[in-house]
Amino acid sequence: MAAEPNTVPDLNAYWMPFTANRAFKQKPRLLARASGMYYETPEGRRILDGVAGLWCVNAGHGRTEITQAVARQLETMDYAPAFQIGHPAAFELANAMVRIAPRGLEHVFFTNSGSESVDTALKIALAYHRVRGDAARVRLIGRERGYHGVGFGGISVGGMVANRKVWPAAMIPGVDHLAHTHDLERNAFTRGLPAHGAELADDLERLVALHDASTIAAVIVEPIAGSTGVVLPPQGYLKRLRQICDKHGLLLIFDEVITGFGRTGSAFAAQEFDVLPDMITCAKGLTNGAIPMGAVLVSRAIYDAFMQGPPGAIELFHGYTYSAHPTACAAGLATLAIYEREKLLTRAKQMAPVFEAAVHGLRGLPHVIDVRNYGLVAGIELDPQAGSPGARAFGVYLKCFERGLLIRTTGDIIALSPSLTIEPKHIDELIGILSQALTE
Ligand code: PXG
Repeated sequence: MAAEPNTVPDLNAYWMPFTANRAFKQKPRLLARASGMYYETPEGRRILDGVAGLWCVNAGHGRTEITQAVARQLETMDYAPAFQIGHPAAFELANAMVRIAPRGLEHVFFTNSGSESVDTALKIALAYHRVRGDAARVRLIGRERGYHGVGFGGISVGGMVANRKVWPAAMIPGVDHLAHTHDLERNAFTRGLPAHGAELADDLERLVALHDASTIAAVIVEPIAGSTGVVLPPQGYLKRLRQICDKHGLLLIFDEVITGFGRTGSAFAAQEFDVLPDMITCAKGLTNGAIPMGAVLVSRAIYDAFMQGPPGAIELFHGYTYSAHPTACAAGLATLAIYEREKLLTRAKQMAPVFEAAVHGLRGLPHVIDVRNYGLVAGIELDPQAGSPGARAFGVYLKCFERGLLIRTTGDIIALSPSLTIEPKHIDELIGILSQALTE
């Protein structure tokens, strides 16, 4: 039996992820119900969801169509093995994804999370060069301040110190990192993409000169870095990165776990910024967060390169017990149908001006040193408390929760990424509570 949503159970056994367990268990914060733009606590307090759960509930909470599709699928067939046998929904979902993907990305490999999508894409990149007879291309290039999940591949290409420093000996060898693009001196309080920093893409030329292109397999970046605090790509930066990759035969992977499924105003940031990567990793919004699922969108050229071997041979020795799980596929199909019917994948474009004006209204409040935004994502950077980085923003997080708003903080940066169904009245409520919490 599932626990009653209103009871507070013994908190000891559960080791919570990315959480200060002891502090939390002294003073727990629990969510019990969700509908539309709101959570509700066990005591019945309404909490406006300013972050779509964790950047994933893009169509809002409690969508009946998804619930029904999942229930129907569980009743019809609970599980189907993924290897050497299939089920229709897996193929249907892959087709539906290719229909909204950038033209040229024509194949889909299913995973269960963003971390698995990243590790899958990195493995495909290495294997791709190998099947082409270019097996010396083994280096992977990430970027400082990148977040690519928590697998060993993801933390190796990632650029978040806290995620890396504990496991240096377990990192993938031969990985290097581009410089990050965060530059408050030149770009603070920019609306939309920052004007300065396209030249930072040339850092890839430096790494190519250092390692030689013949040793490099792929470059992976988030078009907009989410977890390290909403770092936007300078105008022209991603195009330049693509040009340098093309010049040297490097694959370009966009990690769109956060930017995928409408966050920027297009289905994928690749379309919004008009840059075609060779692969896109995604998860989160694929199922509206209702069932865990991730995917890698792959170019036709990459897929075709693998299809050259002897027929009957397994082309890629990779996959998960739950790749294309029927329940996840049902959730994904129902989610994509909602996105299409309600035109949610482009809704961020219409809401962006209202959202932008509202978030930039926070400029001038105590300790606010930057506000940045694109589509329905925003970052508000606070000046850190001397000696305790992150404390100021987390204090604001706690005050917001007390006042009925869920935000997300990373270091001293507040991230906002509401469901794409947000209305102006919710934006007013969100900014109202956040301003009070910042002012207090
Ligand atoms: N890549 C990117 C770009 C992500 O944002 C992952 C990979 C990993 O996905 P999974 O499903 O394995 O967690 C992510 C995850 C936050 C936050 O508040 C963001 C993520 C996860 C947890 C917290 O910024 N993104």
